[in-house]
Amino acid sequence: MHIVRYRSDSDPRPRIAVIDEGVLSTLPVAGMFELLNHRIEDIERMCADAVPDRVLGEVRLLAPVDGATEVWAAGVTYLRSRDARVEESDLKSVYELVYDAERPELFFKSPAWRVVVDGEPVGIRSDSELNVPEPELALVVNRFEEIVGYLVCNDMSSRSVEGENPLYLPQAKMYAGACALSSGIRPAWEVDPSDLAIRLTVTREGAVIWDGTTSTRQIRRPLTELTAYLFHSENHPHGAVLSTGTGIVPELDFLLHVGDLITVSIDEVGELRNPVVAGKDHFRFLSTP
Ligand code: DO4
Ligand code: MG
Repeated sequence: MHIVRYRSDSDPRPRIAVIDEGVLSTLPVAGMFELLNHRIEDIERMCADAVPDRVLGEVRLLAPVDGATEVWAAGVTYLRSRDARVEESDLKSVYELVYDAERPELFFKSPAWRVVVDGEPVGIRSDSELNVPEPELALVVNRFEEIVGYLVCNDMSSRSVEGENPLYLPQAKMYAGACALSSGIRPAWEVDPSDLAIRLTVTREGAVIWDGTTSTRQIRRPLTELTAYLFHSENHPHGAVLSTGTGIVPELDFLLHVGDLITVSIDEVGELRNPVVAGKDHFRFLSTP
């Protein structure tokens, strides 16, 4: 079962539903932001009580976040991410220090309206030479700091911008098309997240040019440590999505090209497929209702 946002031809308003084997059961909430205002046991009960009312072929799935829900991300939570950043950066020690530090690296990634979903393009900056996808498990957290579900996230990143100076991190991480999420939230009561395989495949002109795998077992910190820091000094009244960092980073000579297809899949959570484009003009659709 997954929880999705959808729109149908008969009703322009986005709705929230549970989907199971292609059948949707709409939930009695105004948006995902309202669902994330509930405790996990209420969300589970709402999902169990929902009545089937349409099928997948009748709807378009939307990004799984709305309202004031923000996407945040953690960094350098896998050894591979630490090593890759030490290699690319002129200032190595910041990554070595943060991997071992008590306080994790957390950064703002995207407001809900900038998120792209499965099938939509992801972007590379027009001023960046070295760009990579970052396949990550993302946590969906309600306003009470409970992990209510899981998503697949691609934390698109410019390695050349970040590598030049870590203070450029916001520009390396936040730009048009940089945040992709899978459409369906896998409920937390159905999944044990402690050892899920994460896979990245990059396809160019029909051929796989790069692939890699890791497991959530490799993450250095408990997931609840990351959510605790996210809520430590900030309120998230519409809940939040927290991406947990990448354990897969291609070698430094790997460059994404326009037209590449990126596929990220996480066992039991979902799959995310996005073609690569360059520049902000491709993302005007995000700001038109
Ligand atoms: O330190 C920069 C960002 C790290 C990151 O996004 C990751 O490790 O996934
Ligand atoms: Mg990342």
